[in-house]
Amino acid sequence: MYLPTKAAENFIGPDDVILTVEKYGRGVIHDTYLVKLRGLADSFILQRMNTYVFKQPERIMHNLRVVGEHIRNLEKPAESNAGSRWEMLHIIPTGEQRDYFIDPEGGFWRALSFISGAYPLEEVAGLDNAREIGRALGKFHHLTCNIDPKLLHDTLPGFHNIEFYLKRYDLVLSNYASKEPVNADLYCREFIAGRRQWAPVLENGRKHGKLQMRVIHGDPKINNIMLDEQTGRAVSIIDLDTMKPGLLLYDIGDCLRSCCNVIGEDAENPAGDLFDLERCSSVLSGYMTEARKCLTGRDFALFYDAIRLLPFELGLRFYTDYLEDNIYFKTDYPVQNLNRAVVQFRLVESIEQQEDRIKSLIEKYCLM
Ligand code: GN1
Ligand code: MG
Repeated sequence: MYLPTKAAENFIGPDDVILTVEKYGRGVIHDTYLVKLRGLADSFILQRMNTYVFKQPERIMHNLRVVGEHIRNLEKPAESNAGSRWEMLHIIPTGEQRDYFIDPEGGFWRALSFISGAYPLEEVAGLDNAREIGRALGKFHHLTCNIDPKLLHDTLPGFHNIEFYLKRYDLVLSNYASKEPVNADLYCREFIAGRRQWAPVLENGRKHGKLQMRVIHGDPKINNIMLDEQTGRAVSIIDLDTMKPGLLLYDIGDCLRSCCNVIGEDAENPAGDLFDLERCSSVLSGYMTEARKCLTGRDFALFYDAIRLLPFELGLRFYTDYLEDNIYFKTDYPVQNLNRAVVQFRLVESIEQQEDRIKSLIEKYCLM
């Protein structure tokens, strides 16, 4: 395998000296290293990208470039808000000003800026965290909302498209004969059957021109939010590999299903109210301070549906993957994806039970 220390040399200037190149973080997709340089030069993140998962990594780099340039052009120092730190991940180019480097063995390497003095949020410790999560997503939407989404590649076709996931589920289920269904199976199948007519609600909104395609993050879950070590405020939203054209409501629903689930994705015996309304309110208040202007009345009309849909979608994806013997989501034990599906469906139930209160909250923010 090509050595990361050699790959790192492609991304430094003529006067830079590399001090160390060390494995970094807990990511399971790419091979990630932190490269430290001597002197005042900034450290940076070096990654050998996983080209099995992302077949066309150059498309991801294109999207990063387009969004990065757009945001750089927005940033006018005089207007920048001192005291509220915000950093967008950006590409560090090679010496030849290319966005990536391909080694002689075909390894695809890229370098990204390193966000220092900050840490990824692992769990929601209080409502301040929830507000910062919302603020980070709002900031991202605010900064990207005027980019023509057609300028971006669709790096993962079908991602967040419920019709695509339902088709896949039907196909997998029709080929599935090996195991005797257990109770949890029957629960999942009934759950899906009872909501599949409603589920294309956002896709229909998009097809009928009610919802506009925008640039989305694609994966705005808790641990993709970075908080400042000193202030606890959100400073960045990372993991931009799923950034692509989509609906803002996908991101909002996904962020809330990650943040407001009080027992986490991997709990084994989900019981009680899983969806926390106070967290939801805090996420939305943070989000709206940054991105209220990106939303239209039509988004608000489908807002509750998005909150209900995204956990349904993820449950459907987990359950389908369980039926397919766990080829997509990594597992530690055989029925983990079945358990994960049940957690998401219980979360949907909790949302449905609190429908009126969630809708009142949405109304409040709609009038802001
Ligand atoms: C996957 O790979 P990771 O952990 O960043 C998935 C998300 C799910 C999430 C659930 C590209 O994210 O859509 O919400 O798992 N990402 C992709 O844990 O499928
Ligand atoms: Mg991700």
